[in-house]
Amino acid sequence: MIGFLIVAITILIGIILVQIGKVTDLAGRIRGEEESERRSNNAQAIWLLVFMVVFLVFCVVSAIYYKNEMLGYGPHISASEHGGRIDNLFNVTLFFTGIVFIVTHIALFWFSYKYKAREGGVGKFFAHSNMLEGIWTIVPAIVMVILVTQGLVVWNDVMPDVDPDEEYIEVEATGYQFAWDIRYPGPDGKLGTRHFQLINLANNPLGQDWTDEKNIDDFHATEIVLPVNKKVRVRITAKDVLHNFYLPHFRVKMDAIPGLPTYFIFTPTTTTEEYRERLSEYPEWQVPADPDDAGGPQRWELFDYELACAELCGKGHWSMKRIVKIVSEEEYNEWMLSQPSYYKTNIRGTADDPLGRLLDYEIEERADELTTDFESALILDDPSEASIILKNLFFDSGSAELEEDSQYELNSLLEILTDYNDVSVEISGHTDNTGDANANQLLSEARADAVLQYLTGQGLDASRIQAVGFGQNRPADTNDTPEGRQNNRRIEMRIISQNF
Ligand SMILES: [Cu+2]
Repeated sequence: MIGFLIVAITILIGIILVQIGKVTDLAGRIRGEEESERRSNNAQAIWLLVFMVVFLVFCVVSAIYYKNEMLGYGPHISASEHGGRIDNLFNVTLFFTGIVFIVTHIALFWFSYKYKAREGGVGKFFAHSNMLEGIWTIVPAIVMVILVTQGLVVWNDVMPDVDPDEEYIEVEATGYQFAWDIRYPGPDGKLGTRHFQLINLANNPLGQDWTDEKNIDDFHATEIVLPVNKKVRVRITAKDVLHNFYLPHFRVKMDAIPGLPTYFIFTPTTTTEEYRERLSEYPEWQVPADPDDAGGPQRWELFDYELACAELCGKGHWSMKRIVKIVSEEEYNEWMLSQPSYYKTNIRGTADDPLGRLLDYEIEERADELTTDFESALILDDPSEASIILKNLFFDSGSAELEEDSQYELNSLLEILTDYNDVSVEISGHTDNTGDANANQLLSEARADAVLQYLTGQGLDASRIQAVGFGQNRPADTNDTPEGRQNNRRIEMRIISQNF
C-alpha cells in the first residue's frame, strides 16, 4: 500500500513539474522569449551570489561551532609529545587551503554573476598570457614546497627508530578480524620471538616460540596501560588483512600489515586523569553520560583514551576498539607486575610446553614461599606450634634418595638457616599407611636424615638440627584417597628453639 502511494505521489509530482514547465513556457511566449530569458539569467546570477554567501558563512560558522569537537582544538590538544607538531602541520595546511577555498568560491560565483548573458555581450578572447600562467604555476609551487618541506621535517623528527641503548617501553599490537592482541614484554623488557606456523587459536594466538626465554614472562593485556612521560615503541602487525593502529588523542596512526611489522614511537604526556580534568571545563562534557540518569557520572568522568582500527577491514571493523590508560609510573609498574604471563597461565605443564626443567621464576617463587612460611612461624607466640611443610623435596618411590629437583628447596633452606643462625629446627619424615608400618617408620627416619646430611654436609652446625621419623603415625590428611596419601608423604620442619 505504502509502495503504491510513493509511486503515485512520484508520478503526480512529475506531472506537476511538467505542467509548471508548460505554463512558464506559455507565459514566456506571451511576454516575448528574449525578455523572459533575460529575467531568468538575472535571477539565476543573483541566486548564485546568495548561495555563495550562505555557503561560505555556513562553512565558517560550523567550523567555529564544532571547533572543540575536533582534534587539535579546545580540550583535544595532543596528549603526546610529538602530537602538537602534527597539529601545527594541519593548521598550516588549513591556512593555505582555507585561502584557496574562499578565494576560488568567491571567484566562481562572482564570475557567474558578472559575466552572465547580456544583450549584445561579447566574450573577450585571448590565446595566451605568460603573466597568468606564471602566477598560477609559481604561487602553488611555492606553497607546495613550504607544505612538503615542513611535512618532511616533522616526519623525520617523529619517525626515527629508537636507539638500542635508550630507555623505552616496547608493546606489540597485532590486528586481526576483528580485535587487537596486545602483548607486553613482561619484567625482562623484551618481546619473545614469534612464528606464524606456531599460531594456534586455542592456546597460542600469536605463535610465540616457547623455547625462547624472552617469551616466558610476556603477557597479553586486554587494555593498553602506559606510564606518562615514558617513550613507547609500539610494534604493529596484523594476522589477516590490513588494519591500522590509530590512537587519535596521541596523533599515532600506522598501518598494521600482515608479514611486515611496522612501528610507531611516541611519548604520552597527559594521564587519563589529567585529560578528564581538561574536559571537565567544557560545558558539553558537563552533562550526564547517560541521559536517563541525571544524577549519574558526567561525560568527562567516563572519558577514556582509545585505540581504534582506522582501516576499513571488514564487517566487524567497528568493534576493533581497546581502552588506553595513561597512568603514573608507580601505577604502571604495579599493573605490569600484576599481569600473569601467558606462558605461565596457558602453557606451563601442558602438552604444548617444551620446557621440562624448572624455570628461574619458579625456583624464586618456591624460595619465597618457604621463606614466608618460615618467617610467619617465627613471629608466632610459640614458633614450635607451626609445622612448615617442605613441599618441594622429592624422593624416589620407596627410597630415601633425594631427587635432583630437591636441590632448590634444600638450598633455600640452607640459606634461611644461615640467615637465622640462632634458630634450631626439627626435620621430621612422614609416610602414608600403605605397606608395612615398620618399613614406613624406617623410611621416614631415613628421609629426614637425608635432609640433615645434606644440610650438615654444606657446613650447617649439626647441633641445630634434629632429624626424626614418625612413619605413618601422624597423618596430615586422610589415607583413603590418593591425594590424601600424597599429602601424608611429606617432610616437615618445626622451629624448636631460638636463642636471642
Ligand atoms: Cu581492522
